[in-house]
Amino acid sequence: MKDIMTAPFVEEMKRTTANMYRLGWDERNGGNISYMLEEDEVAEYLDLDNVIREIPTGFDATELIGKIFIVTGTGKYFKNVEVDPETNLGIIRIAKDGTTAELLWGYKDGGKFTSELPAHLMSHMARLKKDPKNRVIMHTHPTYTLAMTHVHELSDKKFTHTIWEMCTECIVVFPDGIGVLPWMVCGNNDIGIATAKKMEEFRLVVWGLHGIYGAGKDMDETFGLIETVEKAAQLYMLTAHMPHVNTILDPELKAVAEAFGLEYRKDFLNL
Ligand code: 2HA
Ligand code: ZN
Repeated sequence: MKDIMTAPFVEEMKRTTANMYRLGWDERNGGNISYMLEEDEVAEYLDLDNVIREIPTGFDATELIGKIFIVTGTGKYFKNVEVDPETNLGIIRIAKDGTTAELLWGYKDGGKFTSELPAHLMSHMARLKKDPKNRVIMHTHPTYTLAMTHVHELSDKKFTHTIWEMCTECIVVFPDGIGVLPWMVCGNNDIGIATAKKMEEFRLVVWGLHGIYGAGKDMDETFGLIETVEKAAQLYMLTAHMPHVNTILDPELKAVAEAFGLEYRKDFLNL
């Protein structure tokens, strides 16, 4: 059996959480990531018959029975994952009842998965229906995106439109747009259901006055979606109070999307 500390998926979790912490997006225990793994790749590092603990999830994830995820721990700090992955991360498998997580590795101090597991697993279910290659759900608190939710109307169309206007590449990176939820209590099934509903349409979901969710086939794609929104939100916050002398007009956004041959949310433009 190979040493799990050398597994590429543990390395990726370490690198990504450290990077996000350094960007200032994941203060204290802010943020969480879940990454669906292939059984074969995990079997190189762990005995899949050895369940360390069983942890109830509090909701039904029947569609994910047998699926394995590496997930950040509840109350754990992104800044600490790099130095102690075995305490701050865990590898879980959804048990046959669909409502229990079997711990295969990690949460060494007796901990458990992120409080946002409902939003994560429900989002995985929603995205897998749209794209069977989806593997990553990422939640974080990027500063400018969060700032923008304080001053900008929280509608899918208007929020997406403003972000698309900020830099030319936005419509290319997320032609499907951004779903936006109002402020809600976090860490429960209700926000999980609301997030997953948006994930049926969008790979990006903003939580008003809280943060953002991203979904993608790998860590780079998912992180890239979120950092592109954050860059645009930064430009918005740097310029919102100034006269806008130049903007990308809707016919120009359409032209970019068409130049790249993209299926985009035409209903989010005013043409
Ligand atoms: O896990 O970010 O939304 C900490 C959070 C909760
Ligand atoms: Zn959060």
